[in-house]
Amino acid sequence: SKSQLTYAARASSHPNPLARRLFQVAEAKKSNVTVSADVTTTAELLDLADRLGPYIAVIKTHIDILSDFSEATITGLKTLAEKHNFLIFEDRKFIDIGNTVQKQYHQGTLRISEWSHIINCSVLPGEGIVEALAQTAQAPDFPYGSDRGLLILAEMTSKGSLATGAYTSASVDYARKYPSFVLGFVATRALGEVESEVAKKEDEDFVVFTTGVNLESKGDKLGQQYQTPQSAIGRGADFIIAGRGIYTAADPVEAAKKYQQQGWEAYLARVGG
Ligand code: 5BU
Repeated sequence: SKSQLTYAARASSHPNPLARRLFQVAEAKKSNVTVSADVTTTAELLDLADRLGPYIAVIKTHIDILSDFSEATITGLKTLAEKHNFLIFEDRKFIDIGNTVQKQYHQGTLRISEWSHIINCSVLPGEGIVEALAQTAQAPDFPYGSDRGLLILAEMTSKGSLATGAYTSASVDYARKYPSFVLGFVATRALGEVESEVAKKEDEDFVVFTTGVNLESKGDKLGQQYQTPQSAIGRGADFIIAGRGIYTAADPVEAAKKYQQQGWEAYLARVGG
């Protein structure tokens, strides 16, 4: 499968421009780390983004947990993304009918389409959610061109997750049906071999982001379940997502460097480097 190939090789062959950019960033910075910056003020978010920026490929936000979201949040994030060459992933998890998610994505208070390169959705509502988001992002008058992409939430890391079986299969079906907008999955493993109603294409290359990565802990008191960078990448993660493992560490910069190094070594081992 494509997970045996280097990021550089995948960057040059991938049909999706944003996926190419993602792999280029990983290669350039030698980092497959996404930091989940789950802090609750704009100042903390921008401070983390600036300090951790050199060591990460992507910053993942929950923009609706900020107590003071404003124009300054958007401007700051965009400026730091350019300064440090990272992409932004808003973990909003769209999950509604097409008509509603189009407005949540491209209109409204949070203006997600304006600043977030990567978004995600659950396929609980069915294929229409993917179709609707793709339609908005690929409309001729969409201002951000091909610089936007979707990850399908195919699995979750929380204890007793119901995102399994037929739900996960449907996630793969829809990724295969909308390859020009779907970059891949948020999942705990590679999904290329999952049973799907849509035939696998010879050259398909879905990007896998894995959350719940932590070097110090096995889980939290609310059902989060962790694995290490080595385990996640061994199972097929292309990008590892760590939140508290980094931002609550005594020294978040040192922690980010540690995840970067371990994530990169695990990747090199996988591609035989
Ligand atoms: P943590 O602090 O590393 O546990 O944060 C994990 C982040 O990933 C947090 O923002 C969650 O909302 C997010 N997450 C997750 O933990 N598990 C999932 O299955 C998905 C997202 Br999808």
